[in-house]
Amino acid sequence: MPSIFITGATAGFGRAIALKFAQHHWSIIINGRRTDRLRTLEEEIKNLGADVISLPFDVRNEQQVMEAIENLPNKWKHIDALVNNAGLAAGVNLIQDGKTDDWNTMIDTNVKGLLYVTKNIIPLMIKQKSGHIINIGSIAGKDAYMKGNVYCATKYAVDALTKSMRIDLLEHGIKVSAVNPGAAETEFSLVRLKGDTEKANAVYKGFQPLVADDIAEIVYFVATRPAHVCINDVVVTPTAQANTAHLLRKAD
Ligand code: NDP
Ligand code: 8X3
Repeated sequence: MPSIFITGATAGFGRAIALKFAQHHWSIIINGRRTDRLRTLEEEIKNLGADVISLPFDVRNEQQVMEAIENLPNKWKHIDALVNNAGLAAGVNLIQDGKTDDWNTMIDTNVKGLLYVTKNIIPLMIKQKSGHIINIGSIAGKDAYMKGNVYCATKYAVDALTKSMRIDLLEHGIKVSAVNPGAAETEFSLVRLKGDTEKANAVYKGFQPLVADDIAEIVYFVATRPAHVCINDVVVTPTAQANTAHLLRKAD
């Protein structure tokens, strides 16, 4: 069975992606920092009849990333697909009001974390002469928006890295794709708004947002095209959202 490595699988898109591929009996490597959630997800995946291994690490910690991947049992070292999904927004502020802690968290997770994980998996894919890296970007990496500043910058970086990786890895037969969602109801806004449930719920008021399974279906489609087909870039929004600036909300 093919195998997939998913970062940030304890919630939202990552969790839905893990379950989607498990339904299709892929072998699943799941990552995240919350070990209790990894354990629960492991059980759910096993109940679907798929093999699973948990790698609890913080993508921001280069040493942890390196050791976790190096210490994978040999049978797990053949990785057909990597989904670089772990990520977050922290805060919603004008640039002049931004907090450097938030900036560091976003840059360290969304850009450097993605790089650390990818750097440690690429050698395995080069050795096997195949592989597929799927980066979760965002519409925030296609258009900047007010108070998006540093989050947008990290997702623009993901866009640039996706394009660069595809060029650099061409000779090794490794596919590189990006899936760029618009507004999706996950724990994203709760994290961004530092646990303020009321404000987080308001983000999705008056329109039907994407849900995690919408993204999981797309990632599954992207990952299962024939060997000669590489989907470069997918941008997907709720029907009520045209881009970062135009979201149609209906009053109650
Ligand atoms: P969630 O908050 O629901 O899930 C985020 C996941 O990332 C969690 O599993 C979390 O796990 C993990 N994560 C965060 N920081 C780290 C870290 N340092 N190390 C390891 N894992 C980490 O959000 P989403 O599912 O919505 O977000 C997933 C990706 O999709 C992100 O890259 C986000 O930027 C992107 N995105 C989200 C959109 C949305 O509207 N929801 C739209 C476009 C893109 P844990 O806390 O256990 O470590
Ligand atoms: C998350 C979508 O538009 O809130 O990446 O930035 S948005």
